[in-house]
Order: sequence, then C-alpha cells, then structure tokens
Amino acid sequence: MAYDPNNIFARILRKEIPSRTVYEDDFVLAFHDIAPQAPIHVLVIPKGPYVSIADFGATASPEEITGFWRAVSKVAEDESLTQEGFRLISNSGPNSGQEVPHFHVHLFGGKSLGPLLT
Ligand code: DGP
Repeated sequence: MAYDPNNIFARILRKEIPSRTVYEDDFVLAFHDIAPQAPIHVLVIPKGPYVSIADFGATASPEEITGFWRAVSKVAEDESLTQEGFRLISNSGPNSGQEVPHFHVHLFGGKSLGPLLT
C-alpha cells in the first residue's frame, strides 16, 4: 500500500489539524487519542511516511527505529506508567481494523486493562 500524504496523522504532523501533544522530538510525535479507550491513551507516530508497523520495521532506518522505541519508553515514563504497567497495540492492515494508514502505536494505561482482546 502506497503512503497517503494526506492521511489524518500526516496532517497532524504538519500541524494542519490540532492535537494535544504529549511529546515531540526529531523522530516522533505523541498525542492524546481523540476517542480515549483508557484513562491514558496516547498515540505515538513516527515523523517518516510509514503506512504500518510492517512497513516501518522493514524500511525505516536504524536511527528512526531506535528513536521511535526510545520515545515510546519515554512517554510511558513521563506519563508515570512504568510502575503500574501499560499496554501497547499497533494495528496493521485490514484484518486488524487499522483506520489511519500512518504507523502508530496506541499506549494505554491508568487502570487495570484486563485480558487482551482478540
Ligand atoms: P487505528 O484503528 O489503530 O488506526 O486507530 C486510529 C486511532 O486514531 C483511533 O483510536 C482514533 C484516533 N484518531 C483518529 N482521528 C484522530 C484525530 O484527528 N485526532 C486524534 N488525536 N486522534 C485521532
């Protein structure tokens, strides 16, 4: 699937659409999900044009991959989630129900999350 430069997260990266930023650096933007499914529900997205985690893992540079996962850990730490715990989910492709075709990780926390849903 080709990357759509006008997907909603690309527009958030370009600041064409506002978002509640949690963290930003050279590699990522992290912001609150518009429809939170947990007390803390943050989306972490790379700044590069990757459709999904499959695309990101296969084609991003080592620096981008390292920068991305370090930022995910930093957001979890900054949101005080590392003691109580948190969950990461990344939908990839049609069977997952991925809605926005720009790679993103959902970070959930702030309550006991229960068993993982399939
Ligand atoms: P997914 O199904 O994994 O592609 O999840 C996409 C998420 O993006 C979903 O939880 C809702 C969120 N979302 C969609 N549009 C916007 C938006 O304009 N702003 C923010 N902050 N989140 C959005």
